[in-house]
Amino acid sequence: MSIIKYNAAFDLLHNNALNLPKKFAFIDDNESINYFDLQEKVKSLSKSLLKLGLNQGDKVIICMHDCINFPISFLGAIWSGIIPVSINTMLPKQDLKYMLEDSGAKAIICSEDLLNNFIEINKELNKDTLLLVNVRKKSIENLNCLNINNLFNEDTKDHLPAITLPRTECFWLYSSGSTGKPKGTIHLHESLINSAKLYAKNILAIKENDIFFSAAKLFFAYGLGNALTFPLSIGGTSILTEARPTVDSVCKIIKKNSVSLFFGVPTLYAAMLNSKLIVEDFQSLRLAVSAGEALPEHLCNKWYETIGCNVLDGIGSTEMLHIFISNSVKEIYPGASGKPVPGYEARLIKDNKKEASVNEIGELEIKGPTSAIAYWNKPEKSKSTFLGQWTRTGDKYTKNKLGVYTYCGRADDMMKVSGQYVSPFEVEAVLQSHNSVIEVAVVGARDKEDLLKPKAYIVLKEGILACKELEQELTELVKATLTPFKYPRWYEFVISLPKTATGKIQRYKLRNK
Ligand code: 3UK
Repeated sequence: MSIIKYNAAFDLLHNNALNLPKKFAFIDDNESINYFDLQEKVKSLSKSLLKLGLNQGDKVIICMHDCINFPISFLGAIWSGIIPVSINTMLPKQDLKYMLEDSGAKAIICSEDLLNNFIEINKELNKDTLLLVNVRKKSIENLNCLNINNLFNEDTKDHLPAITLPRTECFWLYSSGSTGKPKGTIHLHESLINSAKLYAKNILAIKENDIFFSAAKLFFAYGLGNALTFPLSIGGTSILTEARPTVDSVCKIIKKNSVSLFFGVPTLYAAMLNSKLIVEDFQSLRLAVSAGEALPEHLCNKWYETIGCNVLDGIGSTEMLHIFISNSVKEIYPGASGKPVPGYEARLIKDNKKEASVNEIGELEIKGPTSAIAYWNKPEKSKSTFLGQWTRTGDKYTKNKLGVYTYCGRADDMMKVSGQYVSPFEVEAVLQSHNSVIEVAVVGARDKEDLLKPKAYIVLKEGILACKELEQELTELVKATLTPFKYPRWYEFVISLPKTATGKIQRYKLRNK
């Protein structure tokens, strides 16, 4: 049997550099880059990483705002068989520190404003992890790090991609759970290419002339597919921005760049539809995608009525890399996730391990060629999530007689807020640390758009009075300790929390209030 060499970075770059050398691959806030130059810079950085002492199989953390140097770093590592570990730029320092230790990364590539965090972490851990910084303005002389922009001058002519196979480990993403630390999710070379083939080509019918813009950043699995893998898989153009995805920034980008494919999360669609949109700004748009949490039916319908193009809701996960059940232009079921994307199989498993029948609730498991193979260094969690060919999603779903899947909530305690995981326990732990608080329970409650947001039920110490100032203080505490969007949107001060005879908080009673 012959071994077929297969490198995802080569696969995404080579043909485009050859056939569309002058075409723009990426446009960011400051510059643009064509496919020829993109491949040159990827190869140059790839060679530099090897020269700096990194080897095939080593990990490199990428903690960077969306800009052209992100894909260059991500693909540059993969070209050399180095494993990029993209991490959330908004994480508090203790999480960054955990990820650095857990991954054992040999180097960190980061944005300039995130550098200080990593310098401090290096000191605290007594490490000298190599720091490569995307220097823009400030001078970093005297600091113990290199400017990544000085690593693009290598002779790249003979720099071939590392010899890797379709199922060689390729990159990691971190996924969070209700308890415990974030889990390094290990993905293979073929998963990148398969997600583009199965979902983007078949469901979105992506074409070379598409202009992609993702409100979800590149460090999310969702953003990585939308703004990197998918556009490169067909020689399209991707718009990157460091700006926070607000209604204003997103609308401006769509208009300015004639975006044809837009990827957002339900909270953003709700905010857009609640503001005065100028419909003409969206003329170039042919399709919108929503994921991260369920898109309520009214938002799906209102988007179509207002903008005149469809928004396709689909469910994806970090473990499955991208979307595996989706609506499609030919079959839209507002309020539902749709049907399995061809190439994926889905099943719903009941508590008794049997498959659910029509309209019965079961826990969703997925089989398909984009699944991660394991969590790094978490054998128990890996065993309970990756069941041979099937991957557990932790979601409850029903399937109707047409084969359409409808989301019924998480099977664990996690919440999806603005498309991102929030563990009620981590928010509770922060609130609990406030000296006015005796007990607290955090659950998901619905806002006026029918989207889930954290709500805190709090028992105060005797003599402490509930007031707006206290709520503000608690909010500030959560924002300062965790990723800011996790703060409770509502507080309810109660005498006691509902509990079982054994003292466990009965969250379901609070959820249904
Ligand atoms: C939930 C949804 C209902 C669901 C993601 C698109 O969200 C992504 O990945 P995460 O690992 O979270 C996965 C979990 O989020 N979810 C996502 N989309 C939907 N629930 N309807 C939806 N449309 O609980 C799932 O298990 O953060 C989304 C592409 C790639 C992704 N990684």
